[in-house]
Amino acid sequence: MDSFNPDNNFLQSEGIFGLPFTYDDAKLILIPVPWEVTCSYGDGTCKAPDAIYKASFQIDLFDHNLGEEWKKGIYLDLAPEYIYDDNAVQRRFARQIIHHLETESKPLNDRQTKQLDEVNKVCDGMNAYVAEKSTQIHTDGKISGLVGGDHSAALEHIKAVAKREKEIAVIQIDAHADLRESYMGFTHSHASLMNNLAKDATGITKVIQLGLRDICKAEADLIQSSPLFSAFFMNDIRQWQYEGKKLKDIYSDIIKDLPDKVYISLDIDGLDPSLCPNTGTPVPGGFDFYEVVFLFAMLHESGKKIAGFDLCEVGISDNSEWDANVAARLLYQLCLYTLRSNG
Ligand SMILES: [Mn+2]
Repeated sequence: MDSFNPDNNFLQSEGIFGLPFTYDDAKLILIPVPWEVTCSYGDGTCKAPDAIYKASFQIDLFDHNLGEEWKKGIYLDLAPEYIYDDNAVQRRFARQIIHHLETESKPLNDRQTKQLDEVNKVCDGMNAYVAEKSTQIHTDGKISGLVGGDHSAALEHIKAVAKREKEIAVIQIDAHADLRESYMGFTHSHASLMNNLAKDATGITKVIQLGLRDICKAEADLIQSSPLFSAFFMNDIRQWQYEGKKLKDIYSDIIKDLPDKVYISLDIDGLDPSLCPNTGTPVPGGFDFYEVVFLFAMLHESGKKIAGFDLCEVGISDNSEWDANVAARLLYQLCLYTLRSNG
């Protein structure tokens, strides 16, 4: 650390953002989950943790608003090899099942049903890894963030943070509600994350869904009937703004009733697809980069603690580094505001 020059960090170290921290001396640990087994449309998000890591070296550490908050220590953990392997193997099976469901009117045959069971079992294994890793980080007195992977990877991380903090709100920034009961037979689909969370929402008083713009009727009904969820649709947010309401006031109204501790679950497709063109299920009309960072800042300024976060669904293409570049910068802001709000 003594020899570390933060203005010349691209050669100094192999840590994320070019930082010289180890697990032991970092306050914030990032859990990578290179996972996209049940992705139903575009793929590539399993490559996101590695691509974001590579893109992270481009970022200047000094932050105009938060200064040298990075000094508290950020460390990107390594995912175990079996997570990479399970993802690769099961993704192939899942893709065959998805292809069948999209092209055939017949139900799955016995072999396919067995494959589906196996996919669901291996997804349980990924969840167990995330649960164990999250709990270990918390036991070690550190804060955790998760880098997906598809959004299903975040389930056990959110639950672990909620159990530790006892009373949190989850702020989900997403084009989708992720409230499907299961999707294409996959229990742990990215489209079912919040439905699965609602089944064991210990410690979660509210899930605020921000930026929704592509949901099905059953999801809309669930939002209506469940006291756990409050949804803010993108077209409503824009309409309020067009009619003269300030984004600051919209955010204030949302934040004011939340408990002191919040978790941010950030699906990159909550942002406009111009900022994440390779995400798995892009929907036009999302948030701008600084509209999201402004929310982090308002949470912090209103005295909330960001108790944990995830950043998921970043799509990686061989032809462009743009998605990873945007994601690395968003991740850095998330890390800084999380560290700052934890004192
Ligand atoms: Mn989404």
